Amino acid sequence: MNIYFAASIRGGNQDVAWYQKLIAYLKKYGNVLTEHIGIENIDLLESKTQSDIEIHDRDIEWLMQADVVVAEVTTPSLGVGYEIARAFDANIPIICFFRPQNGKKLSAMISGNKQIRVFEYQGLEDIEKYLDEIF
Ligand code: 6IA
Repeated sequence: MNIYFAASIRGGNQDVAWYQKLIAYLKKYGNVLTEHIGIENIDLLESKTQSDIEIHDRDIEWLMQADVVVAEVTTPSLGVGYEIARAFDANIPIICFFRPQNGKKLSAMISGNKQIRVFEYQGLEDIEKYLDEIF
């Protein structure tokens, strides 16, 4: 199973440690196409190695090969929202992980879409429990 993992980068990747935990556990269930999202300081690496056009085109190619999209949506990100919309249009199932904190609420365009499954988590135990249930 090909899993496309999506998470905020330029939107802010202060949650990279959570991305790493999600990716590590997802690998139990399939091939994570976008493991690099878990790289710390990816924002410093990017643009030095690839143009934005290369990043976009390669990511969309991978997205279209995915059997499922798993998105960490705690930090709002235009790129993640775009990927979710592209996956939705391509009928690829979408699972979102959101960590509620400081009264922050998830966009209604995600939480209000009945075809997107949203899981709220606070710790690694929640991630593992939900992924075991899903897969
Ligand atoms: O708007 P954002 O930057 O927050 O969008 C994040 C989303 O767009 C992620 O889910 C990624 O799939 C995608 N994305 C944005 N930038 C990159 C990127 N940069 N590499 C891969 N996917 C990206 C280059 C890093 C590389 C040189 C190590």
